[in-house]
Amino acid sequence: MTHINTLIESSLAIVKIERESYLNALNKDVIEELSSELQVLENNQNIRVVIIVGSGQKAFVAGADIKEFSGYSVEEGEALSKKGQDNLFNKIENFKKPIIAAINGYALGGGLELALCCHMRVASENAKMGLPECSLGIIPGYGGTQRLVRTVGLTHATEMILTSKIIDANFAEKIGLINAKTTQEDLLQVAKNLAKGCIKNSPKSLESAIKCINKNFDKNGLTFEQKEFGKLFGTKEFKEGVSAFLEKRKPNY
Ligand code: DAK
Repeated sequence: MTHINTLIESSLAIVKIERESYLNALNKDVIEELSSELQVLENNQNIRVVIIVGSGQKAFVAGADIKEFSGYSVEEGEALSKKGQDNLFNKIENFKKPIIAAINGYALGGGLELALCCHMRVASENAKMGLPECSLGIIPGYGGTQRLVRTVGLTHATEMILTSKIIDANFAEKIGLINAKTTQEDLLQVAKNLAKGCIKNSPKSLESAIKCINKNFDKNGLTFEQKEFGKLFGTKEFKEGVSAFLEKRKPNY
């Protein structure tokens, strides 16, 4: 694995996404490696809780890799949305053991969507969170339109998605997007404390509780999101949005 580094501490696994020079942006390799690493950890009976963190002090994950998806067609957009949701994002949400996101900086777009799949989230004071996809001519395609609403409610989720507003850790804590906020230095310890709270409990109960909690969630919304996401890859506005990012200028819609 070149982009995933796992540290095992007794029954806890700390999975680090290592693509620091691109602010840990999720390209296909990162998605595949993270997915297969999680499979290994799910099968490992000794592991009770997983923490996911980004490398460096600047970003958890600054989004899906914009360079990589800039050339996708409508069909690729929809297919990749489904594949990503099935192989990674839904897998995390339905994981048999608790997964905690330790948000150590930017969690934008696909990065926030990744954190939203995790069962709990803690963030450092410098963290910035948002779903800026509409500024790029797309929409959140990894479940963000569904999971953000479920997590923070319609009022804040709609504002964040439609205005591409980026929020800080204080506001995220206020609206219930994160379970706790702390310093960069204490972030992993705070995540570990949450993990300890789970580790003392029955693994079978945790697995069952996660399944029941997820029953609150309407899966049809995810399929609808995949179709809408795919459609946007056929628009001029999508081409303009990603070109503007790559050329380091503002988009002109
Ligand atoms: N993708 C690719 N590269 C990225 C990136 C990203 N999301 N974010 C940052 N980088 C790269 C930058 O291009 C830069 O690379 P070089 O220019 O050095 O080659 C490097 O990381 C360092 O970033 P900056 O120089 O920009 O650092 P700053 O501190 O100045 O700015 C920033 C930090 C986070 C404000 C800025 O990097 C930024 O705005 N990044 C983009 C944030 C963003 O818009 N994220 C949302 C992306 S859209 C899909 C499903 C879902 C999605 C996509 C596909 N499928 C189903 C196919 C979701 C889409 C998204 O996530």
